Amino acid sequence: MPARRSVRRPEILVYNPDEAEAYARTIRPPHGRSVAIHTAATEPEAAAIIGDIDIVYGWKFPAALYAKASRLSWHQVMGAGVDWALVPELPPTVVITRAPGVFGTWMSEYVLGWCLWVTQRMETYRAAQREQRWLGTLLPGRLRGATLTLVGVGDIGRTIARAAASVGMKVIGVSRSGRAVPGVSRVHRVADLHRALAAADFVVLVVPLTPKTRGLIDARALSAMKSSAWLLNIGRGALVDDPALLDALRGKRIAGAVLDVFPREPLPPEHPLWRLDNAVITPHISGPSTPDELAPIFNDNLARWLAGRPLRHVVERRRGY
Ligand code: OXD
Repeated sequence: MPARRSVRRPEILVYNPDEAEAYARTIRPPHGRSVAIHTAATEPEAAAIIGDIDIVYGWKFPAALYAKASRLSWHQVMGAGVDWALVPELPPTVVITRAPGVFGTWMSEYVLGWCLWVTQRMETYRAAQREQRWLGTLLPGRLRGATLTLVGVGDIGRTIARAAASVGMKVIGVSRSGRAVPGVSRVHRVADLHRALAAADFVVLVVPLTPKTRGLIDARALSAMKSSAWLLNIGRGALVDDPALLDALRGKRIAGAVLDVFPREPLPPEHPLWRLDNAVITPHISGPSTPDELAPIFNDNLARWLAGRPLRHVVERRRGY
């Protein structure tokens, strides 16, 4: 009897500290194809198996493990940003893919919610309520007619632009190319960043973290903003020069900042930002990843990978996104 040739099944590692099992349950290889699915929540768990793995589907995969990942050919990133995956340890043969189209709607609600928190003076009315005080002399502000400057007009920025325009805000953008974007009244090049900041009532940072954008919002950029303007950072903490932001907030040189991301997360308890009245701190929740929303992107690329076809949403390493 001829010996049966055993065909090795592709091995997938789902790496996520909290929800690896939930992501694993959404994996659907195409009909007739079989894959082996492993899960890991910690570096030691992943280290035990990474040598056999062809595909990582992961969030903040430990860079130190790439050295042992000799079979790895594709890493699908969970999450909006890919900066943590583009480390020097990443072998040049590994393709990284992003998950566009998922986070913009979450982040639009976050941005509009906090812009409304400002203009509707929610905190002030609630404080008056606690004192049984009828604050009828104070009117809310309006988002209609206010200017929102989006630093970054990729797929998330564009979704935010549509949401902001739907409530009558004027949207200005800043991008590398300065190319026109639908729904954005004017897109400035990065060289004109300060002009775009000066026009804003709200500045939203939604640009990827790359060597070119690190520290983009420095003391000069902050001083270009109106003293009545708010900064919302939903990109990466390191886009902003931390000491310069603290100075600007303490000196009331800007009205305030809504910050969802920080150079170090969790924000350490001793960090002075916690205690500033004009800083709102949220714990990196503006654009959550959920297994069900990422599944169509992963499964579509899995079918492509198994068929030897080009993957979608491939990150350009040189650009950093
Ligand atoms: C991220 C995310 O990439 O929260 O930071 O998705």
